[in-house]
Amino acid sequence: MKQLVLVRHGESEWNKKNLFTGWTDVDLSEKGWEEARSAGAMMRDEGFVFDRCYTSYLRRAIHTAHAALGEMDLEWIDEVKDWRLNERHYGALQGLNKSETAEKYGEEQVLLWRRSYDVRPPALSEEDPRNPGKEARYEGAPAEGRPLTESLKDTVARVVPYYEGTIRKDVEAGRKVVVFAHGNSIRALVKYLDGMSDEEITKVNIPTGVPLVYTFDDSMSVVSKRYLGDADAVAAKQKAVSEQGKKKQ
Ligand code: DG2
Repeated sequence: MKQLVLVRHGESEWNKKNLFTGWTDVDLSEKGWEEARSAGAMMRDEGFVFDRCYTSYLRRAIHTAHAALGEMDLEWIDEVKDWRLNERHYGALQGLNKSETAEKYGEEQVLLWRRSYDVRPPALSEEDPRNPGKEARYEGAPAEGRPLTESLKDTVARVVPYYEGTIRKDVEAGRKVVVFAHGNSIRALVKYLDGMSDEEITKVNIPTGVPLVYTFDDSMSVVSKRYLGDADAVAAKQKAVSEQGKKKQ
């Protein structure tokens, strides 16, 4: 049986403060470390074993990988990092509070920025110190690896070819693979794997620190998909993510 497990990192310091994060390299909160360890424990208890892990260039995903794999006694496995698994670049929204942004621009506008398929948030300027082009880690990346803003569509355009060209080949060859990534880089993969329309993916929210298991047939078509753990707890986490863009009550 061919499987692929996707895990959004545990709660980050900026998730906790409800700030747009994107490519800002913040660490996990205390709760996030705990969620990461618990994701590892869930996978261990269900008998999952991996021989390769993929993650982004961002520490919240990398640290989740290490904490989860530590629980599984699998810290020794191959670890492949790629900027293509980074979170969607949130442009000039990065660092702004999601609720305050809803108060200023309206919930509809924030929903458009967060969940529409092809709307890009306002871009960073070239001169902005947060321009990824100024960071050593993105020096070797092509132009699309130094974005100033991205829509989900732009994110799909980098995540899906990476999946097709690299991750999928591993799974097809019989490797046991886990991917530690982000809310929107995982939404990009889910849209592709589930064959969702641009409209359907707007309703999808990925919970922090909950393993999502895909099973494939021999031709790598998706046979099933399930989150590990308690379904009500997963639904509550998804609802909380969806409501991050609402005005404060
Ligand atoms: C969040 C996702 O990314 O935000 O960039 O703010 O998964 O790295 O914490 P993550 C961010 P939403 O699209 O859910 O607002």
